[in-house]
Amino acid sequence: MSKELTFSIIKPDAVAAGNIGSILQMISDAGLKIKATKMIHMSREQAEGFYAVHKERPFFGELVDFMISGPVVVSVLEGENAIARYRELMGATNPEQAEEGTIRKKFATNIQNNAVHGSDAPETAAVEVAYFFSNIEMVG
Ligand code: YYY
Ligand code: MG
Repeated sequence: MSKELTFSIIKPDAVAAGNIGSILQMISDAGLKIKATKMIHMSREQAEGFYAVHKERPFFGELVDFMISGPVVVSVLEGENAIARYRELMGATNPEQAEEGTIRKKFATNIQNNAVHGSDAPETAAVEVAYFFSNIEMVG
């Protein structure tokens, strides 16, 4: 069976609220392996590049401001069907619609301050992993 990689961000709201450990524990308990992880504070240019697919959306400016408002924890996760499994664990983008037991239900404040990011497809996962990590930073 083939393993898949996905890319995760614990966003500034969740880092500031002291939820890094709880979220990494939920990821681990869900059976996703943490291949690499680090804390960074993105520059405006880095955040704009990361969210370039959303640059025409009305919320883009506020989203970038939020993502550079404090440090984040970026990680590479590995597992069978990791992209879909992590999306399920995260819950809906708007925490009002997120299922019980999901990261966003537990830790998100609103549709912008929603605790975590996860890749949505193999192509975006590959681009996002490479945006923040080099091969030598990947363990196991
Ligand atoms: O993949 P996911 O994070 O669940 O949602 P996207 O539709 O890709 O949007 C990316 C990001 O943009 C979302 O996590 C918060 C923010 N956002 C927002 O601030 N306001 C919206 N109406 C929609 C999304
Ligand atoms: Mg998305």
